[in-house]
Amino acid sequence: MNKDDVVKARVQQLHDEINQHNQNYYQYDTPQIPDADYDALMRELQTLELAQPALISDDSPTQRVGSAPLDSFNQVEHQIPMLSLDNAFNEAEFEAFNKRVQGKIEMTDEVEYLVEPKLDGLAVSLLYQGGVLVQAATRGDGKTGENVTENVRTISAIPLTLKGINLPTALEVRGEIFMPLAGFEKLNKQAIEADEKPFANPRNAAAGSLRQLDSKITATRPLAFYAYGIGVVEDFVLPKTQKKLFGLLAGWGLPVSNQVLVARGPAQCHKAYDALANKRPLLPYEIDGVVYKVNNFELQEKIGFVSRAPRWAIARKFPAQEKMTEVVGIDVQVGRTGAITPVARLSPVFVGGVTVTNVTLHNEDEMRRKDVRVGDTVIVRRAGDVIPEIVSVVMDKRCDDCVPFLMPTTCPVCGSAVERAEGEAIIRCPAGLFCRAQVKESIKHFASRKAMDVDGLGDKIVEQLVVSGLVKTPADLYRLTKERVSSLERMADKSANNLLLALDASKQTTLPKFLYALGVREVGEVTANSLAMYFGRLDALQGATLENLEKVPDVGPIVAQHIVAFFELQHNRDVITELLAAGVHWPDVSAVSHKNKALSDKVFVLTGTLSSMGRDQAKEILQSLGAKVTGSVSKKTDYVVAGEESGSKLKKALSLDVMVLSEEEFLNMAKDYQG
Ligand code: 5U1
Repeated sequence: MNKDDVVKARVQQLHDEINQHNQNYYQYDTPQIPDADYDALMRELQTLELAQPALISDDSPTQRVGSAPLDSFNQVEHQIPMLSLDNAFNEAEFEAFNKRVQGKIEMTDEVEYLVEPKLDGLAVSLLYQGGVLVQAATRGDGKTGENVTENVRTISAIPLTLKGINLPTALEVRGEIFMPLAGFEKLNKQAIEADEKPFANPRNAAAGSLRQLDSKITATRPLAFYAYGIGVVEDFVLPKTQKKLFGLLAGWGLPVSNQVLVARGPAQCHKAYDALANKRPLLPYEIDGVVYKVNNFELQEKIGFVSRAPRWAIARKFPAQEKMTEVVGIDVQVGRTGAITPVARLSPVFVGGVTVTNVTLHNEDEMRRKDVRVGDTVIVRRAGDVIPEIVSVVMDKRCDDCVPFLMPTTCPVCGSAVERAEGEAIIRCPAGLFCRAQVKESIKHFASRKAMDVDGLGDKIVEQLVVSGLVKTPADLYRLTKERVSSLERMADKSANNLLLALDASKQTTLPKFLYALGVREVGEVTANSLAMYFGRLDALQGATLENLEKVPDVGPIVAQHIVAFFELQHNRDVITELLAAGVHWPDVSAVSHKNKALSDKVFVLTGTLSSMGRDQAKEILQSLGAKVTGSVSKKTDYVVAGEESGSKLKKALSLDVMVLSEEEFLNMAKDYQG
């Protein structure tokens, strides 16, 4: 061998050694060398590559540092949809699922399941071609995700090339990217030290780290990965069971959980659940339940899936977690519509995967009912993604001098006397946009993603803009200049420019988004959409009577009154005029809504699997034609669109004499109205 060959061979040897150490560390959780020795191998490889850049290959372990930032993520269409899982919340619900499985496969024997931990991270798809990682995508809506290849390439737990010789020509690996607890705690400590906002939980930290446009940032984040399934596979004969698939994936160098086991029938499945629930506090990562999958692939195929989830798998979620902590204070917050909400400040407590420091007490009645006082010890509960709540006060620990909290009689921000409308539990500050708190919240709402979507206008900037008096109404945002924005604290020239660009970009919007952004009471996204579809034009909505408004799907008498009251206020009309004068605009929707009046009062239910599109897409089409799509069949339903394998909803439609459309009839109808 000449000298070049020797170097080349050493580089290959270093790749193999480092990849093996990554696998030992991430997959087997048993590092075989100290960190310093691992670093020395990496340094040696870097030195060799620096001396001979031609030796740097795409799959070199040194290439996991990230590349140039992207402007946005490209979309990736999943060839095979990435399904989600149905949930069971107790033994009975699992047993009902097991019965359905047995029914489908006409089997009375115990069914064999693979039991896996349900990781609290985010699902990704990794595409290997000829054993080389060529694409990574997030789950997205299951049909289309985001291309996060550059970011995923920085995650050492994910092999850039698979091990072995008889590899599939194409292999799509599916699994979960997550942040182990130790890494999460370290990352948050660093964030707090740098005066940045810490992540609420490891899941958010993992998602935030993966969805960075700058992959160099992702490269610094302690992310891990476990594979649990496959999508596309070409030129390869798969094993017969889910369990064996795990073995195969591990053999290819992909990390898989070491907490999986096979269980037969409900009794063993429940036992496996209990065992994992007991282990949960000891695991170095967050899990929020267990996943049961019918182990045999042939049976899985027989059982099939519904549009969103397989019928052969189910997640059994762990119950809500409860912890005790102390109430260190009670504050009141003033919301966008003037609602004054009591909020309990707590000694930080880690519950259900997040550190909780504040809990809303909702309103005066709720606070009285629970009788929460400053100094109390309380039980805090958090389940899944649900907001935390105080379950009860621990009365045994009540201190002698704890006094009931009294709601203020004046607004804590502007001093106006508060009001409580008859029959309402909420007290309100009536000052509207004369109250700074309401201005702040209105501006935050106006700029939020589902409204005008002004990128970079975070809470802290809004706070400064309002406190400094630069912004009193949403229209003032479009009067901001570079000079004014740059004068804000921590606002570098580049960020000021970006904010102005984002404001400019936000001027091009849609009527539903604009209506939602105005922040009319009780007008959420769905109602804003219905209003836009029904009236087509802003001036038509502004002049609408109560009677007219109540004809709109989703709008009842109270919402109609809020809408009329909003447009009656001269201040609101002035702000709208100023926004339009500043250049806020949207494509005309009147043509669509008027032409399609025929569907605008119609109520549809979608059921079963459509072969040409997902239900979400069908729903979008119907909504764009002015129809309302609901989840359950009743006498009020006009049409049920029944795809393949329609079940109880179809039966109910037939029993109520509701018109049933096949997929083809639905498509023809949509085509007719779309013109
Ligand atoms: N462990 C595990 N998590 N998880 C999530 N397995 C698993 N399988 C999934 C999902 C969504 O889906 C397949 C059953 C399709």
